[in-house]
Amino acid sequence: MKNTVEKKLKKLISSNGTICLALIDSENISPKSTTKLVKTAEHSGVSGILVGGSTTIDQLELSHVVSNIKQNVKIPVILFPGNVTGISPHADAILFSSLLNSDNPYFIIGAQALAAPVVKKHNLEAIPMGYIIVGDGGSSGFIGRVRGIPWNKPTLAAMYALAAQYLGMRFLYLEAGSGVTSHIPSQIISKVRKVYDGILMVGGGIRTPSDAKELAEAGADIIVIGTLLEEKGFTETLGNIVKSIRNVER
Ligand code: 1GP
Repeated sequence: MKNTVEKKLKKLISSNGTICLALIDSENISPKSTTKLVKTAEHSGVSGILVGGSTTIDQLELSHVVSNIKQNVKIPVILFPGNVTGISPHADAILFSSLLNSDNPYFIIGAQALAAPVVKKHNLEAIPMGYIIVGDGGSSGFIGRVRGIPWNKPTLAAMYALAAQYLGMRFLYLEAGSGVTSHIPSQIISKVRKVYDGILMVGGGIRTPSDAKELAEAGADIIVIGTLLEEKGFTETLGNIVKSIRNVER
């Protein structure tokens, strides 16, 4: 099986420290603005583009967006699906994830079983990832029927992270939810970092260079930025986020 994108991300992390990925929600953006946005994001120094969304249902639209992004950037384009409808043959890889703290087995293994043959058919690089939601998780928490990790219980997050490690998940994503007002507390990230030695992704509510730096110092390998990209004049902040996390002491 291919693991080109995974290798590339790991290499970047081992030479630069924490990296940043930009998240595009195909439902919230026109093809024209996607082109401009992804070029700007690449220019600002992000290491890859994630395409996903917890309510993405229009697979044709998603595929169109992915294909458009592929034509406009050199960095990897990686699917971050919330359901079986989040797959496109045009991407470089897919975060093949299991929503570990869902109460509904569909989001833990059901959707994955339905999607696996399609991933194989399109020869997409599958990156095994545990997905854990902290707090209510916004739309992801609601759609995914999640029992969120309480914000003040880092030990519970660490238990799930260790289980992900033992299940062989090479990536782990700690999610606060898109557009939430506060990012995951750094105490949770550092507690998880102590037990999980794969690639640790953190996203949801990260809007400033100082937020991103705090999470990188706590042990995040990848910072995901989504909602900020929908705001006017995000370029300078995004560039500063990328700089603030590079080579921080972890
Ligand atoms: C959502 O974690 C990502 O899945 C990004 O969150 O949109 O809040 O940046 P934001």
